[in-house]
Amino acid sequence: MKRIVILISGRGSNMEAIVNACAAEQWPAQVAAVISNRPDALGLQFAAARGIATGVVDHKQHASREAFDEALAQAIDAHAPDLVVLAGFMRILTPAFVARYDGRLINIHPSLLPAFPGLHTHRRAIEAGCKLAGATVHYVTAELDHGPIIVQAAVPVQPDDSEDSLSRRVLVQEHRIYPMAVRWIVEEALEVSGNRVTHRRGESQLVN
Ligand code: NHR
Ligand code: GAR
Repeated sequence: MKRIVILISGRGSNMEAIVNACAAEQWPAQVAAVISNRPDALGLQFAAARGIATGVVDHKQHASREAFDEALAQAIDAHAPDLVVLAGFMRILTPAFVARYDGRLINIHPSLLPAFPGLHTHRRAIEAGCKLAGATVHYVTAELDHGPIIVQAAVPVQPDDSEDSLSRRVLVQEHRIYPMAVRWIVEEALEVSGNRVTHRRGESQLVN
C-alpha cells in the first residue's frame, strides 16, 4: 500500500476527489494524512469526517519560509508518504523542500501550463483573449509551475466568461484528471525522462 499525504489551503475539493476515487476504485494506496497551512481550511473537516489524520502547520507561526517548510516536512514525514500531493496548496515551497521530496511531489495548476504559471490564472487567461483554458497536473520542481507534465485537460473559454464561470468549468476537469494522475503514480504506470512524462501502457495524457 502506497501512502499519500495531501496538502491543502482551503476548500479541498481536489483532495475530496482523490480520497473518493482511492476508496471507490480500491487503489493500492491510502490517504494517510491531510495537512493545511490554514487552521480554518474547510477541507480539514471532510478529511476528519472520513477518519483521515489531519494536521495544521500555520505559515504565520513561522519566521521564514525555510522555518515553515522545515516544520511542514516534519509533519509530513510523520506519515512516511510515498507521494505528497499539493491540492490547492497556496504557499511557494523552498528549493530544499522540493529536493527532499524529489520525484514524489505533484501539483495541479488551473491553466494549460506553461501558460499562466502563478496566481490569478483564470483572470489572466480571459484578459489574454485565450479561447482554450484548462488544468495541468505536474511534478513539482524548484521553479514554480514548471515541472514535468503528467496530464492536461482542456476546456473552451466562452466570450461571456467571468473568472468564476471559467474556474468552475476548469474545476470539473481537475476532479477528473487529478485522481487519474495519482492513480497512475501509485500503480507505477509513469516514466519520467527529463521534462517528459509518458504512460507505460500508453493511456492518453490529454483529456478532451
Ligand atoms: N513550490 C514550488 N517550488 N514549485 C511549484 O511548482 C509550486 C510550489 C508551491 C505551490 C502551487 C501553485 C499553483 O499551482 C505550487 C506550486 C502558490 C503561489 C503563490 O504565489 C503560486 C503558485 C502556486 C501556489 N503563493 C503566495 C506565496 O507568497 C501566497 C499566496 C496566498 O497565500 O494566497 O507563497 O498555482
Ligand atoms: C483549484 O482550482 C486548484 O487548481 C487551484 O486552486 C483551486 C483549489 O481548489 N490551485 C491553485 O491555484 C494553486 N495556486 P480546491 O481547494 O477545492 O481543491
